[in-house]
Amino acid sequence: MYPIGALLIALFLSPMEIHIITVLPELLESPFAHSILKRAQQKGLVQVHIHNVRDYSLDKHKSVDDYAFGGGAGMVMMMDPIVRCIEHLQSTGKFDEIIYMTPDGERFDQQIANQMSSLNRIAILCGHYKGVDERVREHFITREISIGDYVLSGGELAAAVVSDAIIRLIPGVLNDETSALTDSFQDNLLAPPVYTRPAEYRGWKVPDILLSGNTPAVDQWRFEQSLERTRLRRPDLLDE
Ligand code: 6GU
Repeated sequence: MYPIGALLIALFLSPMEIHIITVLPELLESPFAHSILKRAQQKGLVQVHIHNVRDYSLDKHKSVDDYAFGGGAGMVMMMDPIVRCIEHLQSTGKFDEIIYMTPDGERFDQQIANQMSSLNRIAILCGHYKGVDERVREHFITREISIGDYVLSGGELAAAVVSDAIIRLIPGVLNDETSALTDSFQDNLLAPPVYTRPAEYRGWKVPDILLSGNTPAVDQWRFEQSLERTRLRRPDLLDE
């Protein structure tokens, strides 16, 4: 059973819809089928719909890509199946954003995740091969996102990363145990170290303060650890 709060939220708020458009739907099955993302869907807080571009191809070979004009290695995702897919989805309701996952997009971070978690309906197009025909980007895409400065084989894993970061921020998805408030980056600080039982393992002890039961002292210690960890590992976050 879920806490009454989550049930009430689900009753009054229509679920956020995330529509992912891909040539490799199999790659996106597992990420949404477990743990927090699975529970968020079961609670009715989010709907994740995976759409196979190939289903929108009209030719008899169900083609989704073609050679690049001008030559060169690598295939390009062609206009028509993508356009037909997007326009079909648009006919079922308006999108707040139609996002294209691409290494040359804007770098994804917690702030963008926060913004996007308040939207009602988004589509995410996963790039593949050498990418999509530029005209898709010009005429349909409203935002382009990269998850970092390295190249993946396709946008699917990146779309799963972005969706996970967004979904866990939707009100009601996390409970006290999984609260997003104490996440790294939520206040531009890294999270403090955590420990669980046993209090001593092979002579390696948990810091005494955590066993003290003194909640204000524990909070102060955690804050100091966060600050110190951020200073050491990510001083750039403190400049911001
Ligand atoms: Cl969104 N797509 C691909 N193919 N590679 C990436 C990426 C996206 N973000 C970082 N690398």
